Formats: sequence, structure tokens, C-alpha cells
Amino acid sequence: MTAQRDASAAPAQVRQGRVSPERTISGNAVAELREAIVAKLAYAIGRTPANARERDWFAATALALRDRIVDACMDSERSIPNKRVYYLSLEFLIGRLLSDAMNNLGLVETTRAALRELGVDLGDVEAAEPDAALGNGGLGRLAACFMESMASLSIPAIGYGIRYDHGLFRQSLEDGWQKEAPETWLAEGNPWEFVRPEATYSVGFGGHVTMSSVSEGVIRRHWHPAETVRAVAHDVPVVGWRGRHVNTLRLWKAEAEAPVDLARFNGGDHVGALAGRARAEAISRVLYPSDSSAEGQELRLRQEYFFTSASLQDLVRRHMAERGDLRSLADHAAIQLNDTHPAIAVPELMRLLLEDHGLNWEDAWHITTNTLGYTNHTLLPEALETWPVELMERVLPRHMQIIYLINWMHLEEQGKHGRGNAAQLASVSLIDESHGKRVRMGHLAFLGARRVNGVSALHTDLMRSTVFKDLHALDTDKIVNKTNGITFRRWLHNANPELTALAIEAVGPEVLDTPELLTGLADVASDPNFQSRYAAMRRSRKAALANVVTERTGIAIDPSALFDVQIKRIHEYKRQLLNVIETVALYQAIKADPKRDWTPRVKIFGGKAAPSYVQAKLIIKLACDVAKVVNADPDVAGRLTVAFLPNYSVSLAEAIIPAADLSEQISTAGMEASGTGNMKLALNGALTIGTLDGANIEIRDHVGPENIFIFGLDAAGVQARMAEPNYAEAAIAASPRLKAALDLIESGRFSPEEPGRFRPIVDDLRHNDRYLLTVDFDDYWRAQRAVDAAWNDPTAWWRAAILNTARMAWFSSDRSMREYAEEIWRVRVG
Ligand code: 26V
Repeated sequence: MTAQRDASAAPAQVRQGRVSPERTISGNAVAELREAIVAKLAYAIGRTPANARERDWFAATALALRDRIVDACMDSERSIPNKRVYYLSLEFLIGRLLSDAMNNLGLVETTRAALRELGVDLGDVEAAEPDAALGNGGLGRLAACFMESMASLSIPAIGYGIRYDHGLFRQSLEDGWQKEAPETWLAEGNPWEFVRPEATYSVGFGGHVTMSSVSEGVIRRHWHPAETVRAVAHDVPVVGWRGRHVNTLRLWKAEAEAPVDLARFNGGDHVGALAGRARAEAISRVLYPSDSSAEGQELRLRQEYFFTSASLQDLVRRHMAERGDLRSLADHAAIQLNDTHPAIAVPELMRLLLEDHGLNWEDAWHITTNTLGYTNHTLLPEALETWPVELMERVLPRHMQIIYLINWMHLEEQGKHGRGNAAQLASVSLIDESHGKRVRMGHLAFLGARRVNGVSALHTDLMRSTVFKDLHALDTDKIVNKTNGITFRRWLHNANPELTALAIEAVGPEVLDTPELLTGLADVASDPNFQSRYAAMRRSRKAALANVVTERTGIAIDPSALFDVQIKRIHEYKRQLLNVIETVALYQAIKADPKRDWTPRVKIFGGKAAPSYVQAKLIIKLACDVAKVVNADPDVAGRLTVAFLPNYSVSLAEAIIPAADLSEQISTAGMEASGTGNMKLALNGALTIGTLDGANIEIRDHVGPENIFIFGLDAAGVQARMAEPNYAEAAIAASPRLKAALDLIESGRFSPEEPGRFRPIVDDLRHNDRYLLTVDFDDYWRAQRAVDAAWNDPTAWWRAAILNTARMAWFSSDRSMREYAEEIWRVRVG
């Protein structure tokens, strides 16, 4: 096993002592599975129990379980469903699959026992599985939760994405600086996948378009790509709860049409002979590691078109095989675009209908706009995708023509309705002409979709009133809200078996099927006995996490302190910096008054910065430098400890979330579309300190304002304050505490070897502060001290924590998927 794999592996000790919901296990079933595992080990992997490594046991166990899934799969595939959902996403942040598969098949204890009989520990085997990190953050993780929920609800669905050789980079911290290394999840193969060479499609790029006249007045255009790349399907089965239904995640791998240019090779150009292959295969080589700015690289556009085209070809072929007529596509297929990354589906589906299937424009447009749905995940201007027209014309000339035609008809329509003035047309046009000509992918997806959705109530309102205001006015029914959710199977049952066992005891095992039953926990929220068991659960998870923190950072943390957790991508709008500055202010306050009974706190940070995001990387460095000073200062020992856990991942999240007391959700109001980590933490009973942003608002509505710490400006307040001149300067002048913290950072106290290191951060806050950190600081401080006070009343704290768990049921992704099924996809559940 490589050192790299070790570093990203989840902590085995955290996973031990799992309580499974399985009622009974039979000796026969254990023996059968044990035999199956040993057979896989021998015949699929070529090892004996004596010489097998953990990784081999993992592969053998996965293969044995995969057989069981295949049996269920055959059942799911026996009949043709009336309608299928196709979920197109450039990212699926799946994490590990073993515990998901075991749990959903009801085989956790059976597997544990089978392995135990072989002298192998299940926790170690689970820890040997590499994370499938085919996503950056929220958007990719949401896609993974949705796939699991669709399988659990028996919604017939296929997820389509890219089988990246290298998922999200591995992060290490060298003296506090983020370093990136390639991630290699496929280095030893992937036991979950099936290669499907028969499902291979050609995807074209470049070239030119010709015209031919088919009959009087009817002109057809035809695209002649200069280059084609093969998309080869790799299927991962997604098994739903209780193994009743299995869906497929179909990931495309890019391959060259010809593995080698023989003529060149024979001519002696041995490297050049492989150039075409390298260029083709580059498409599925690496996941783009940025979710903060649309950088407009050609390879990214090639990735987007590659997977969208292969997916549409695949679903059109399936539809033709099953129904024989593309005119009924919208009745039997719902295609969901996860953000604009697959928005090229709009002209691509048009092209397939027009060119390959001979439909006329009106029919093709009708089918397209009744089949597609579009989910928006961000309104931040720098993350909204636009592509230079010149690039599109070169890479996808036929699509650019179709986009022009869609736009022409769309703008004509505006004129007819008297909305034809230049400003109105410019705002709804598919082409942004303000800084060179660029195609607005959000607008394109909007026009091509029957329904467009936001991911929280606030975010959806902001879509209607900001970025999509004018498009919304044209069709006020089009934008709908679908608040995000999380799968409880992974984020409660698998990640926190102790809490799950407590819930089962309190409200019955039916809670595993019906999360609404969690509400029943409210009845025992004040029961001292239940409280103490809930607190003991948390305490044991904190002790386990403390070991992980020490192992990975060398920092010792005290499990009896309040664990204050901020885990998410590092981005200025998420305001990790606000948390760091509050840490500095608290450090100063403790030093100024060391005798006070300060509430012991451990601040835990985790998250990756985009490799090119200089400011985000500097924020990580600041957090680490502050940690170094604070943790070494005897004056604050036992009161304040700071740790930045490197290489945050899905499996690390599974270890951190059940151990968190406090959940930091402190984005500038109006900027976090929803958040889903906020849901995972609250479900596990962490109290939230947060702004009125994204789904925090709905979380407050569910858990009750007395069980959450809300602070800061709301979205309207942020808008208003941003319009005021010099708001940052004024806020700093009004807050001696903030000023002192900034001065200390600026003085070089945390970077004595380079005193000016953090000057750019402080300068930006004083003169710019786009994220209104200075404005919210004092109220954040106040809310943090309210947290301190609450922690000192354990009865009230645990009651609030239990009420959080009890009242989070609505945030299940099963609920989200039911809503999509009913209102967007019009597909039957179950
Ligand atoms: C954007 C971009 C911009 C271009 C470069 C590559 C790239 C890759 C991914 C993205 C997506 C950013 C949007 C995103 O992840 N949004 C998050 O979606 C979550 C699920 O809906 C939501 O909970 C978060 O609030 C939102 O930030």
C-alpha cells in the first residue's frame, strides 16, 4: 500500500464498535459469505488468506457483495420502466462504497462475522477502500446523495458522469502551505465497476458544417468533426435501501479511436505516434479542481461536451430500442442537468433530433424543452459559466450555429411581446457582449429546460430577483425551489451507528425507513438518562476524532472541550477567515484575563483550496500559523486549541461530523446557495452557529430559533450595506476588538519569520472586504459567547442537540428526490 493511500484512508479506530440495525444474523449466511469472499480472493485476485493484504480483503469483500447487488440488479432491470431519470453531472463525490453497500443489503453484521472468522477486522477492510473523489464539494456530493436516494426510492435512474483517472487532488500541509498531489484511486483497480465495451460512442470535436437541400425549401446541415474520441461506459451499481432496487452510475472513459498512429510509429516517430491517444485520453484524465471560478479552459469544454454527448447518445439509443420513436422521448425520459456543466445538452439534443433523426426544428425544440431540467447551484458571478464564442465555434461549430438560432428565435419572441429595447434584449440574450462575445451557459440551460430549480428557498428567491430576473419574467412558472437534502443512510446510519442505535431504542427500528419518526426523539430530549447516553455517544466519537487529529497533525486535543468545526471548501465567501480572526480575538481575550473560567474550545478546520486560489491558500496558512502560536502558548492551554486537518474528504467527514459540537455555517448572507454540510452536522446533533443564508434559514425554521445561534446581516442587509461607501473602515473603527485582532495579525505576531506575510489579507479587509466580514464580526463574537454560555449548561445543551437530531428529518434527500420526481420529472416513485 502506498503512503499516499494511507494518508487519505479513513481512521479505522473511528469505525469500530459499530452497532448495526440488523436484527439477527444467520450462521449459514455468514458461512456462505465467508466462502464467497475466500473464492474471490483466490480466483479474482489471486491471493490466499495467508498472503492477502487489507486492500485484497477489501477487493474480495467488494466483489462478493457486488454479486449480491447484481442479483438485485437483474430484478430491477427485468421490466422497462415507464419513465427514467437521467442525472447528468460532471461530478459525483461518492467516497467509499463498501459500508453503503453492506448497510443497504442488510449485510453489515454478516460481513463482519464472515471476516472475523477469517481473522480479519471489518474496520480495517473498510479503511482500505480509497475514496472515489470524483467531485469538488457540495455539487458533487449532492449528486451522490441523490443517486443513493433514487435507488432507495426505486426511482429508475441512470447517473452519467466522467470516470476520472484522478479525482480531487490530495492535500498536504507543508509548514501550513497547501500542497497538491495527484489522487490515484484506480491504482489497484475498482472492484465496483463493470466495463461495458459494447456501450461505446463516438464524440466529435472541431471540423466544419455542410449544407444540403433535402427537398424544396428544406435545408439540412451536417457536421463533419475533425476529430473523434470514443466514450466507453463503466458502470457502478447503486444499491438502494434494503437492496430492493439497483440503479446505475454510468461513467465515461475517453479512448482514442486508434491506440497508436502506426504510420508515424513505423516512420520512427515513436513519441508522436502516441500524441493523438494522449490528447483523446486527456479528457477523462483529471477532475478540474476548482469550484470557485470558471476559467474557460478548452479541455474543460471538451470534458463537458464529451460526457454530455455520450450520455445523450446512450439514452437516445435506449429510448429507440424500447419505444422506437423519438417523439415520445419527453414521456419516458427526464434529463436533469446538474448545474450548467452539461448545458451543451440543449444544442446537442437538438442536433441529434434534427440531424440524426430528421425532425423539424419546432418538434425538436418541443421535445428538448419538455425533457430537460436545470439545477442552479451558485449565483456567484465568477462561477457562472460562459464560453468565448470564438472557442465554441472552433470546438463545436454546429452547436454554435444551433445556439445562434435558438437565440435568434428567443429574441424575436421578445420583440413580439414589446420587450425589445436594447437593455432588455441584452439581459436575456444567450450571448454576453460586455467583454468579448461569450455564450451564457446558465441562460442556455434556462431556455432549454422545462423547469429550473434553486437548491434552497432563499437561493431560489435570489435566482428570481437577480441573475435570472428578466428570464423569469418571461415565464414565471419555470423557476421552482427544491431544497437540498442528504442521505441519512450514509450520514446518520453509517457514519453514526451509536446515535442510530439510540434512535432505534427510543422510537423503534422503523426510523431506518421513515426518518420522520426521528421527531419522536423530542419526547426524550429532556430525559436525563437519554441525555447522558447521547452525551456519551458524542464523547466516544470525540475521543476517536482526537486520536485522528493527533495522528495527522501532532496536535493533542481534549475530548471534553467544545469541538467547534468548520469543514468545507476554502472560499472567501464561506468566511473561514472570520472564524480565524475570532480565534485571534479570543486568544487575545484569554491572555488579557487568564483567570476567567473560559469555555474550553477546540477549533477544527478542514477543507481544500483550489490550487490557483492564492487568497484561499493564504487563509489556510494563516489558520495554521495561528494554530502554531495558540497551541504553544501556556497561557491559553486547555482553553483554546486550533487544528487544521489536512486532506478533508468524504471519509474524513464521516469521522468528524458525529464528533462535532458546534457547526460553523457563517457565509455572507446570499452567497451560499444551500449548504449540505450544515444538514449533516445538525442531524448528528451539532448546534449551528450561522448566518441567515442558504438552507440555514430552513434549518432554523425546523429546529427552532432557540436551538441555533444566528448572527449577522441577512441577504437584504448585505445588499444594502454593500452599497454604502467605506463600510469596512467604519466597521473596524467601531470595533476595538476587531481592530486589535487585525493589528496583531498585521504585526507579524503569527509569522515572525515573514512579518508581512498576511498583510494582503488585512489590507483587503480594510479597503475592500467583499464578503462583509468586518461588518458581521461583532455579532459573530456575541453569538460565540452565547455558545460558551450554553455549553456551560449541559442539560440545556444536550436538549438542544437532541432536538436538532429530532427535527432534521425533513432534510433527507429522499424528500428532495420525491419533490423532484413529482414536480420536475413527473415520474412515479416506487
Ligand atoms: C463551479 C465551477 C465553476 C467553473 C469551474 C469548475 C466548477 C466546478 C464546480 C462548480 C460548482 C460550484 C457550485 C457548487 O458546488 N455549489 C454548491 O452546491 C451545493 C449543492 O447544491 C450547495 O449546497 C452549495 O451551497 C453550493 O455552493
